[in-house]
Amino acid sequence: MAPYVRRRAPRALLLLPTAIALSACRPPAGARAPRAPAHAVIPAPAGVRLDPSASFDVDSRTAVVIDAQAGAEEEEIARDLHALLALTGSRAVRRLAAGEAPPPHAVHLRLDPQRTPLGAEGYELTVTPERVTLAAHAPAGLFYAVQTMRQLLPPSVEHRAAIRRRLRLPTGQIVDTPRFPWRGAMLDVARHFFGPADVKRYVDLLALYKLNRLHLHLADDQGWRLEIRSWPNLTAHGGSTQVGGGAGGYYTQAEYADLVAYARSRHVTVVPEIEMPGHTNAALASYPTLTCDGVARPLYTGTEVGFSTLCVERDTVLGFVEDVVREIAELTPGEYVHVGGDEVEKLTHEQYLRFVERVQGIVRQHGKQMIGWGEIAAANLLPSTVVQHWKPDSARLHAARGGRLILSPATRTYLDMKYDSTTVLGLTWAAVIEVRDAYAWEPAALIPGVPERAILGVEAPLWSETLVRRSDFEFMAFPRLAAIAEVGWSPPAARDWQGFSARLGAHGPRLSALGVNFYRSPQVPWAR
Ligand code: NGO
Repeated sequence: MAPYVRRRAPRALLLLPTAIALSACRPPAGARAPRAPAHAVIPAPAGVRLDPSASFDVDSRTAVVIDAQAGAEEEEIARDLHALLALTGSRAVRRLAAGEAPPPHAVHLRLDPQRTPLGAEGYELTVTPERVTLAAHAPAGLFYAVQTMRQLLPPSVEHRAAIRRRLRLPTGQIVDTPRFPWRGAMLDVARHFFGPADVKRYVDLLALYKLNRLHLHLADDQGWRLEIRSWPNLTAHGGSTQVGGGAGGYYTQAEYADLVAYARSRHVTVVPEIEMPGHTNAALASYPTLTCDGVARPLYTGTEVGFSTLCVERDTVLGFVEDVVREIAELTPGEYVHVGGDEVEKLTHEQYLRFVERVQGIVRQHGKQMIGWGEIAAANLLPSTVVQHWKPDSARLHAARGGRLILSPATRTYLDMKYDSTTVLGLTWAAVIEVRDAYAWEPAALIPGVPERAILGVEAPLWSETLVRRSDFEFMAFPRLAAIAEVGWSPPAARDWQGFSARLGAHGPRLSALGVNFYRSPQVPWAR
C-alpha cells in the first residue's frame, strides 16, 4: 500500500464563502478519538460552527415551509423532510404567501438564485432556537442540507416508532460544498442478481452519505440483467442464472426506468454499464452470431475472468452494440454509458483498441459520454470520455490528454475485499481493507502525475461473486462506503481518521435504526 500517501491540501481548496471555524470537526493533532464529537455528520462538512448549548426543538409547533415560488423539486424535498420529522402539528408542507416571512418554529427550505458560490450541490444550514433555514442554489443542495440536518438529529429520527423520540438540533451554521462532483458506488447485479427493492434501498443509503452516482454493472459472464427489446434472448436465456447456479433475474425496461426515476428523486444518477468486449459470456450464450465460430457458449456460473470476448470484427457484433447502446441511451437520462473494457485476454491489442474506438463513436452518436475501466486509456479516446482507474494501469495517459478519471483503486475502494482475514464474505486479491484503509488516502496523491483537476471523483465498486443477499452486500458496504463518501465530499483540511472514526462510531445506532447490516469494525469506537 506504499504508493497511497495522505497529504494536506493547499489552502485554496477550502471553498468557504464565509470564515467559519473548522475546529469543531477537528481534534487537536495527536489527540485520541474524542468521546463525544461536536457533531457526527458524515461526510464532514467544509465549514461548521455549532453551539450545542442552545437548540431548536422539533415539537407540535414545528412546520416545514417553502417559498411562494418554490418548484416541484423543492416541494418534494420539503415533503420528505416533513415525513422524516413525522410532524404532529401540521399535516403538510406549507407554502408561504409572496413576501411572507417564515413563522416562528418553522423549518424553512429555500432556493436562492444569488447563492452561486454554493454551486449545484452546496448548501447552508442555519439553526437558531426559533428557526431552521436550509438554503441552496440548486435542489441537490437543499436535499443535502436535509441529509445534514437529519444527521444532526439523534438516531431516533430514523425510526418514527422510537419511544421518547425527542428531536433536538444544536444551533449554529454549516456552509458546505463537495470537493468532487462524482461520488459513486457501483453494484454488481450480474454475478448475483439483486431485485429493484434491494437496489432502491441501496440508493436510500447512498443519499444519506451524499453519494450521487449509482453505477450498475448490468452484464457479465454470468448474467445479462437489463431487457433489450431488439435482442430478447439476452435476458430470457442470458439472465436465467448467476454465480453458483441460482435463478438469476433481470430488470424489465419499465423496472429499470422506475429505478432511474427513484434514484433521480434522491439526486443519484444511475450509470448503466454493459461490459464489452470481454466479460460477455451471457451474451455469447444467448446469441451464437456474437461468437467467431457461430457456436453459442454454455451459460457460466463460476467466477473466472478473461475467457470470453465478442467477435469484434463481425458486423453483427457492431450492430448488436449499436442496438444495446441505443436502447440504454433512450432509457437513461444521465450523461454517461459505461462500456466496461477490462480484462480482455482473447483479442490482440490492436483488435481491442480498434473496438474501443468504434464503441466510443457509437456511444457518442447516441448523445452520451463513454466511461470504461482503466484499460481503455490506451485507445485513442476523446477528452470527454471518462476512464475509471481500478489498478495501476494506463489511466494516467488519459489525464495527460486532458481527460478525467474516476478513482476506484482496488486496494482502497473495492467493497468486495474482506475487512480482515476472518471476514467470511468477499475476496482478497487486491488487499484486505479495514475501515481505516478505505478512509486514509488522498485522491490527488494516488497516481503520480495525475493532479486534482484531472479527477472527476471517487467510486466504490461492490462486486458480487460472494454476495448473495442484500444483507451480504450491506455488510461489505457499511461502514466503508461512508469512508469513501467522505473522501469524495470533504475538503482535505476537514478530514482526519480520529475525527472520522469518532463520528462514524455515532452512526452505529443510526445504521441499526435503519436496519443496516454493518461491520462493527474494532477500529471504530461504536456508540452504545
Ligand atoms: C476486477 C474485475 C471484476 C471482478 C473484480 C473482483 C474489474 C474492473 N474487473 O475489477 O470482474 O469482479 O475485480 O474484485
